[in-house]
Amino acid sequence: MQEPRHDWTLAETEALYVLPFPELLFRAQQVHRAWHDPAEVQMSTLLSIKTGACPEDCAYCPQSVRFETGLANEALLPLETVMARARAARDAGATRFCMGAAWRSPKQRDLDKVAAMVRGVRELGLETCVTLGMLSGTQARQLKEAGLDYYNHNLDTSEAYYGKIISTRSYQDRLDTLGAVRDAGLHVCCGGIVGMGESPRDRAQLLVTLASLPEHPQSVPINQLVRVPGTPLADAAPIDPFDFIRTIAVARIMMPRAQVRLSAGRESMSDELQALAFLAGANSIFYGEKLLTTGNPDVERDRALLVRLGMRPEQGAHAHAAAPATSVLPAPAAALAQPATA
Ligand code: SAM
Ligand code: DTB
Ligand code: SF4
Repeated sequence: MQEPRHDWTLAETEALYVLPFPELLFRAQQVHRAWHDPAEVQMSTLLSIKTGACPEDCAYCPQSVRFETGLANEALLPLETVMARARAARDAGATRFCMGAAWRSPKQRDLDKVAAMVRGVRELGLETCVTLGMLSGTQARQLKEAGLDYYNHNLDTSEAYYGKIISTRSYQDRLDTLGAVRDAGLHVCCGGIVGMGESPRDRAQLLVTLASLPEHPQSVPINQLVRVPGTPLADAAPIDPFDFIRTIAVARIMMPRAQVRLSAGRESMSDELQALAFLAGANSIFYGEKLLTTGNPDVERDRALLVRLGMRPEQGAHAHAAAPATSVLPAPAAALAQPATA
């Protein structure tokens, strides 16, 4: 098993991206099987704990105060509401709970409240993840002390294309936050969005940047743009689905140990396309009817998909006896044993 590399070049990465599709998927599967159980998928449920009115201008985002998207703004949710949602996510079979806030960066009094949420969610036996915008070293350490497992902060695209998407926060700001998170001993969740009009080279460059970080992110979300009316990217040309799968496969090959997450955009994907993403090495999904503000496949559809594919949810790192974790999902063998009703 080859150790993960940190010296991928752009030329090598672009060469992977244009391999004949079967060859690329074969290579991605070889890597995937060397490092992971190909039948397992990590299930993460998202909750927007503070919605809308964000001062940033990310061109894809329905939560920016600058775009008229019809979104209802919401203040930071109370702890009890968050706990109820986390319990429901756990009971539905999620093993990670990710809380997102539409902030440029958190204020101290808000961070104290989020730290309490992290403590509570962790006590339920769930892995914890938050995404709150830019973070200082002190803030990252406070979250680590509260028991946070992952911090999500995406680079979104290549440095060259980034300026077309966001002007209020620099690429270096994002890299600095990733450094603060890593130095605090938190796991890094960092990926990007495809389908924003970027070129294959931009996608390859984003992956090179991620794979060149001092440590590969432990989680790499690959989002397909959700085109939200009112945002500047509402009419962006859709990406060829095979290019989306190529991006996942190349991420898998370059960052073998990472969880590669088939993230936003699943609601508009066929079951067959999602199966291709799993074949390409994706081994994590967002699970639950909603992402942050937009839709996601309902849990019944996801459960059925996993059963049809003979796949199963990954057992969480903190799962304990009190957590039903995977038991609510029928085992594929049990499903197969049921008499046909046709
Ligand atoms: N405000 C924080 C920040 O941006 O750092 C955290 C929340 S933000 C909504 C988290 C991530 O969601 C973004 O970095 C982006 O990658 C993703 N995202 C937001 N809107 C999206 C969309 N319309 N389609 C796909 N991904 C999206
Ligand atoms: C990530 O990379 N994707 C998630 C999560 N990290 C926070 C967010 C997707 C948001 C899609 C648009 C919305 O629902 O508002
Ligand atoms: Fe704000 Fe995050 Fe949306 Fe950017 S992606 S506008 S920072 S909520």
